[in-house]
Amino acid sequence: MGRNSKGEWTLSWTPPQYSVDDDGKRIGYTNENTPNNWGRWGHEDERGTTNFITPDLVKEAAGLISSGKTISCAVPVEAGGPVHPSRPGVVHHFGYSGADSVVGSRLQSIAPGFQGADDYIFMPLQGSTQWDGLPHIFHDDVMYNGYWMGNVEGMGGAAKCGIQNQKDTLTSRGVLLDLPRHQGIERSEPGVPITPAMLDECAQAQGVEIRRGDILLIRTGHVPWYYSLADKSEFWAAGAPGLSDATVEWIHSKEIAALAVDNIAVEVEPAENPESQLYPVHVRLIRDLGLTIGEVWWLEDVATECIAEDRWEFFLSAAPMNVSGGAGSLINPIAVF
Ligand code: UVW
Repeated sequence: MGRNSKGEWTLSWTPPQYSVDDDGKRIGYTNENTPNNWGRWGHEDERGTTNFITPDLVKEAAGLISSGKTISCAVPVEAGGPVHPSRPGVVHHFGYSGADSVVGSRLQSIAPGFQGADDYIFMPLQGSTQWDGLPHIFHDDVMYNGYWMGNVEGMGGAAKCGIQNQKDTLTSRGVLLDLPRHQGIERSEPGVPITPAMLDECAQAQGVEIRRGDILLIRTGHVPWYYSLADKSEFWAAGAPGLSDATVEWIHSKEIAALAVDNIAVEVEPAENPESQLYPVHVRLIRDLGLTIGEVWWLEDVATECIAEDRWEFFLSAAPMNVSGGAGSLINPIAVF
């Protein structure tokens, strides 16, 4: 099986008409898309916009801590959560357990008298509150900074731009824009594109400024809606509120380090242009800008604290797991007030 010139599945196949150099880059390929950050942090950069986070900015963000109250922005990791339909859900099993210790199991022959529990999770790294890393999205067979998508392979994972490149970062000033609260509605409606004007108005009303190196959180109320529904098929059929294509320039001009939304795919679903490729905003944010994006975040509790304290900025620690060659990561982001 293969693909045709339009990228559609087909039984026939023609090998790509290009070569790849020793740096892992597609030779002769230039990214004509604007805006883009290719080369901005050097020919060999594998981190993208998290380069905006400097030690000085982290120290400054730590200055936002006053009460020390900590709030998780993660949904529960469990079967039945809002996992993108392209992925299987969470499977959580125990190897041995309290029940085995009561009844007695083969464990007792290996470890007589030992009592305890041990468990295993099988799940997509992007199957819960997550970062989409830079090797998650390609276009023209190329990922961020010109690296060939063949650098991401089955056994070795991402030889370029793997999520482990972000293991020491994604800790910065967090800023929450609470769109439904600002608009006086319960939640943003599926299919409604979030525009730069909506983000600017919300920031202005909240009295908060978005700065270089920030991790921007955008609340829509969409993931909470999932949990409120008895029939989850309604959720998947409805699409999602999310970023419009026009926000790409806005995000680029703000020089933010990363952004996360409490929806499934950050961008609006269905896409604004039905003729476009799938997930067009992913391509522009992840591949062109080198922006790490967060999905399925839980922003209800952090929003409640922001309202109570009447402040929309906080210290945010959201490092990914140190997964060698990972395309993304499960996370438990912590906002500190
Ligand atoms: C896909 O792009 C398929 O998934 P996600 O929404 O996790 O980026």
